[in-house]
Amino acid sequence: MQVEAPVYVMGDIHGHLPALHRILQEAHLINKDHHWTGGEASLWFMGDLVDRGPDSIGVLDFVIQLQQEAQEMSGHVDCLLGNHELLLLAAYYFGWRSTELSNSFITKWRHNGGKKSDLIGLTQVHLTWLTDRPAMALVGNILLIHADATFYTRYGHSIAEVNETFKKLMKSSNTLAWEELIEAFAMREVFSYPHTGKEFAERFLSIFGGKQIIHGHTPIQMMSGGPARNVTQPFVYANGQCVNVDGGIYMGGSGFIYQLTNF
Ligand SMILES: [Mn+2]
Repeated sequence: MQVEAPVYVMGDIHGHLPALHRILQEAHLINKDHHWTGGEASLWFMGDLVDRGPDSIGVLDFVIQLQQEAQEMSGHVDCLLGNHELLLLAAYYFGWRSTELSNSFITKWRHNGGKKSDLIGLTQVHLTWLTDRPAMALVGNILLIHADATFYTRYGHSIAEVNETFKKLMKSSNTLAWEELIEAFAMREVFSYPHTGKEFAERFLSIFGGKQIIHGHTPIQMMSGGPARNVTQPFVYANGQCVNVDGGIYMGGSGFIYQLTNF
């Protein structure tokens, strides 16, 4: 039997750098100086690294650094695109411009917890890195997406196609297309709809591949009830077809890391 290097996923960080450090240290993926010690392990962030919390730029810099360090040890660090990455990029590129649909990108971003200091701190390195991130990925039999939503099918019917469409969009100045994508992320909890959720999950997996969906985007306590501080582990639902890993750090959750098994 071949022994695979471990694969970990992390939910939405939202600018909370000390919490991220703590969680990765406890998992022995970084040392006390915050350098990668995970060897050949893989670590996937589910998107929404930025906004709401105090230090989005710090989180971006740290994840970019970890990705480089992991690569040097044949490890792997990557991050899905969340709606907050798109909100931040749109605020940067289009600022006070608005579209036919609604108010300016700055306004929209600030309503979603955007912080002025983060916009000022964005560099070309961040912009390039963010634009290169995928919207979805398959790890073994596990399909990773940011949002618990089905709108991804509007952008393609394979992982490669969706990622390519997102990339093209992010390189374009079609503000209406940006707006539509950002608005699409307002969709959530689709796979936990009482009567149709399981079927949506099943169909989604049959289109994109994989046996199980892992996502962030919706803080777990919104689905399970109770305060965010009680959330310490992933939330499995839809007959085990879906796993929510958003520990709701920005709402007071301690956050956690999730190691994939049977992938
Ligand atoms: Mn999100």
